[in-house]
Amino acid sequence: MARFSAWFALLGIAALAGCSGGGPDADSGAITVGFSQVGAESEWRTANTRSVKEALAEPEFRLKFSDGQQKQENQIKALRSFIAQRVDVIAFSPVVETGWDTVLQEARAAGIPVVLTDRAVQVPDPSLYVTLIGSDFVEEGRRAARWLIEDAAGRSSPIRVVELQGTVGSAPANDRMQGFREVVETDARFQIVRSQSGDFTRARGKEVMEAFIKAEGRQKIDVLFAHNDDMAIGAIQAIEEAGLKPGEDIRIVSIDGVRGAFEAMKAGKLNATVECNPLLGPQLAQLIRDVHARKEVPKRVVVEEGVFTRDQADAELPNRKY
Ligand code: GYE
Repeated sequence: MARFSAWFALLGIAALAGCSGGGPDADSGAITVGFSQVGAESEWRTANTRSVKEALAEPEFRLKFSDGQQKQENQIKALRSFIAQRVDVIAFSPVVETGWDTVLQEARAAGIPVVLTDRAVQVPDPSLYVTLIGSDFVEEGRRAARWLIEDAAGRSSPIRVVELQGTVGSAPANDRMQGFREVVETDARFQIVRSQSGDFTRARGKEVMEAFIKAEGRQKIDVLFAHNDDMAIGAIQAIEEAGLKPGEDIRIVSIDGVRGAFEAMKAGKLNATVECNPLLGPQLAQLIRDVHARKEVPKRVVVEEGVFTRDQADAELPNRKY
């Protein structure tokens, strides 16, 4: 609450200085939104972009969309350009957690409120953004580990796990690693033998899995935990090319719950996916409306999600919206 008021007090000062938002489109009454997206690295991201664009296509908004191609420098440039254009609200999904302090201070100095979507930032002063809407990635990591422990009921031998991490320094990679370890470390059978980033893409997921298989040589890999479905789908190819059966020889759990994961589960090649809902557009639009109207909003909005397994894939596939 204190933080919230501090932010609006500063906004007031900026407005008095004559540099509040509401630039070129102020007359039309539309809310000009500058949205900086991470990139187009995964099925999740494509669904997220579609959802945001659809929700902000309403006549009450004017959307300026920028694709950061998974590079922080591109996103910082986009944010600066939104500030220069004096948009009303900035919304963005930060590719990594750190390094945003300066540009967020610039947004504040210009009196432009910032809404984070999907991924979090680490800033010394959290009042530099108004709110964050997104999933609980730590919980997703825990869910993946809990599923593995259940799946391994009755096994006594050591279970050798390899992990494909998301983008280095990103909130979902940091948090999923943390949540996964928190739970898996309670069960002494599990050993994480290799862990490396596949940057959330299929191509990198395949390459890194190939490297894991090569490096492990004759040692059996029992489980793959991938921070997203796309990397798991890439890894499935690598596993098949190595003459092994994904889903059988190597049990696989990943995160997102995109259509490709349900298809892989239907084919028996993926064992489980932890849901991470990308359809944030409508809730984001509402937050933007409220923030623009200077209404009080919660600092954190968490999205509800579940876990799906191979035996549910057939029935669930027609209901999937992404
Ligand atoms: O899991 C992954 C995407 O930030 C939650 O980014 C998002 C993650 C998602 O590339 O597929």
